Amino acid sequence: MRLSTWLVPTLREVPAEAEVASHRLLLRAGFIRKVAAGIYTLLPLGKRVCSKIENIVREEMNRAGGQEILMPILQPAELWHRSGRWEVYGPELFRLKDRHGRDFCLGPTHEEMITALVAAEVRSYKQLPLLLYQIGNKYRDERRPRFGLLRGREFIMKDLYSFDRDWAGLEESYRKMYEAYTRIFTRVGLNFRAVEADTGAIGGSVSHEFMALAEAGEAVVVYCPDTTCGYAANVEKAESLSSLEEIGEEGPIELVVTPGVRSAEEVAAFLGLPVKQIIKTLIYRTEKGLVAALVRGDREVNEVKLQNHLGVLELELAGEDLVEEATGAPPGFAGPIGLSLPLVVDREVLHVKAGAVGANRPDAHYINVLPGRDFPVQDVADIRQVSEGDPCPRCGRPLLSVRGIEVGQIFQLGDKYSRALNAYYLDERGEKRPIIMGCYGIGITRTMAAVVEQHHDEEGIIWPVAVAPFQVLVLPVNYEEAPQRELAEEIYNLLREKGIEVLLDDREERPGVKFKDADLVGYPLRITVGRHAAEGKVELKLRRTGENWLVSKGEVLEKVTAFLEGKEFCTG
Ligand code: 9G3
Repeated sequence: MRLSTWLVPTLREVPAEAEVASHRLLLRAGFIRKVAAGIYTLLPLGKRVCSKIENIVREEMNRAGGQEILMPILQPAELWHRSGRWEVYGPELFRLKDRHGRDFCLGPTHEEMITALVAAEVRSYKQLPLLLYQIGNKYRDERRPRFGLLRGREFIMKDLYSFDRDWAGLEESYRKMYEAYTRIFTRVGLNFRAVEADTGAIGGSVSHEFMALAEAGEAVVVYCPDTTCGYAANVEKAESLSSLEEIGEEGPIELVVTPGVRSAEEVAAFLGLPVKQIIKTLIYRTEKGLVAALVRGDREVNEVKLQNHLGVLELELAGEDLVEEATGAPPGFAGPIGLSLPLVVDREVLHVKAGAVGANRPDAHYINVLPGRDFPVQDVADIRQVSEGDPCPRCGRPLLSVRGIEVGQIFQLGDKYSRALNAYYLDERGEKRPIIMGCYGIGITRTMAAVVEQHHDEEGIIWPVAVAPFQVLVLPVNYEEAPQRELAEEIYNLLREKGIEVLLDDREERPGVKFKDADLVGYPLRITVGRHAAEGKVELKLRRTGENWLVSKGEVLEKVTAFLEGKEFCTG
């Protein structure tokens, strides 16, 4: 391909809203263009990278026994009424009406549609297991689309759904997908971790997320430094070994005035107590009403754990007014004593023997509060957020934490959708049984951005060969000069005939611009045809290391081939 005819509009500057490297570089290097918030066009180079990622995914899905299909994006509301999710999801679900006023949605996922298909087509255990997948656009009207392709409203996903006769079959399908995902993200060139994850509203019990480790990631992962232990989880899911440390000496409860002292840290300082002896009371609004969650003052509430524990769909911190109405005091002075709200108490709070809690009146706290004596502890659970340094729930070593980009997630769903969409099969004895399902997703466009987050420097992107838009760039410094033009054309045609993906920068552009664009776009290997062209010599330069060699044109093919095969690229 010739760059003079290709649409690769590079930019020197990008809009300030591009906060993370992948967003900035995919815009600057001419891979994507914004159409609206969270909605992007893939330009030729962006489409080539996505297609390469899709093909790697396709190969591994097929290898694991997957069959590719393509389902409509437009989904009739009926399917979602049958699963009960039309009511569950709010504005995040893109809803629309057809010309007859019938309700539809733009598919954010396809559990309902695929299960309805299988319900209609599968009768017997003989037709199971089935692994059906598609690669296509998904739509989620995110509250705050941001970071370019990392969180879009329209994005490309591979979603596979497994259908088995029983849980053992599901575990086998799940294992196959777990291994396929491991191969995929390795081939794409990502530094990633599979971590235990929360299943969220989708249902099911077991889930793993595949996290591309990156500071730009929105997710936080905690993991055990001991690789033999290998514990790793999204903090949303991470268990915590509750510290059994007894805090404080039991004593008579006492009301104390604490003027304007609200945060746990301020209360601790004011009362001269360690923060862990403060018992925080946070009021949450759910669709079932207000609830109070209690954790130690040095801890945070894990809202995903609390939401799962309560089995509610909506959960958010109650606003000042609601807290005032429920407790009679502004946030900071809320407490469990005399509070007529359901209390969920974190396990660790039981070990605080003389805690300080808000008195549910302005500027006042109780001290020497003993859980169980001074307030009820019926509902005790692990609702605290694990953080770095906490003991690994498996081996007790201090956990470490890193940020991650969730590029894939796999779920053991069970029979939630098969029962709702009537997907059953007859077993050997003619018994009617629900099909046991799993679902497995990879964010294709998000994966492209994650690769850029992990593979770039101040000059630009550094594409791993497996997903590079082109493997080689031939760059004649001055295309007008015959020796350079002819040698560049010769090498370009030679490599193309060998099936190598080569791009020729035949633009009549200043050398400086050509070099800057080459480094910005990030072609793995650059062949510069410059002042040594007359002697038949060209410079080979690796984008990742910057290493370069002057070689004769006769050596070019063998060197380039060795590089693309990942072999040592040694030149005498
Ligand atoms: C919705 C909306 C957003 C959603 C969902 C439904 C996430 C929803 C979870 C999944 C689970 C798996 C198959 C591929 C892999 C992920 N966001 N999820 O179900 F209506 Cl608006 O999509 N589905």
